Amino acid sequence: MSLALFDLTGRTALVTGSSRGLGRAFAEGLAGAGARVILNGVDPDRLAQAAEEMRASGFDVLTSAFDVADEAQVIAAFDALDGQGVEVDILVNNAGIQFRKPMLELETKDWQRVIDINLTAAFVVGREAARRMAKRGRGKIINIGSLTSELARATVAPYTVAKGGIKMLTKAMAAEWGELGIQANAIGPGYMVTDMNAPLLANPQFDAWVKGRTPMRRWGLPEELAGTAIYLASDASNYVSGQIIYADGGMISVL
Ligand code: GCO
Repeated sequence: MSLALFDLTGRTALVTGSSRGLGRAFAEGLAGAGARVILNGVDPDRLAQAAEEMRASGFDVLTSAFDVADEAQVIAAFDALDGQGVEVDILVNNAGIQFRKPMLELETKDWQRVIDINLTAAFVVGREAARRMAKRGRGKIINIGSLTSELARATVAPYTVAKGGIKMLTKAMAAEWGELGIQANAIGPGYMVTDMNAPLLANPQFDAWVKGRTPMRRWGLPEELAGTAIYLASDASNYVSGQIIYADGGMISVL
């Protein structure tokens, strides 16, 4: 009985920003638990490559190329899924960018671009998914936060503000959509080995800081987030909403 709670067979998951990085790891994890996954990104060729690789692993994969920061493209993508009879049961709002620059040097356009992609897009994609989940009386939304949902680090202000907003957007979704049968939660990854963090991994001082600041004394691997995603996407979390779960090697819990 208990393992069946984590079975995603018959469910469809849309994972934004999933042709690589954490999004790809989420997609593979959910597919491994039985879900059909819809990969999303802005580059159709990269999406097709990722889909081919996942299908070669025996996974049931669709693709939907759209820019999460372009509301018209988001609405058109959901309308297209409606037309194909594809119902999104699980949404992982993963797409995001990083932009590292001290605020005194930061241009407003660069601030706005990070907020648009990392926060506002999660609202827009979430709203489109929830409008359809509400009609079915059930749905799972998993927003991807960050250690910077709680703590600030110098030179990543727009990312920090966006990820802090993700934490509160998750609670707002829980507040409004609980009665519709939708659970909204978030995952807060720690310092993970990703392309986005390549400059940090290549910096010996930063690498030493992460390892010293993390109780597990290492960076996390994207696939180590899959279990938390499966839990929040499954019936195992049907009475959990508004929460953010940190998969960070213990970093957020210690001085
Ligand atoms: C940075 C990193 C972080 C991590 C992650 C930590 O520049 O500090 O990019 O933002 O990626 O968000 O949880």
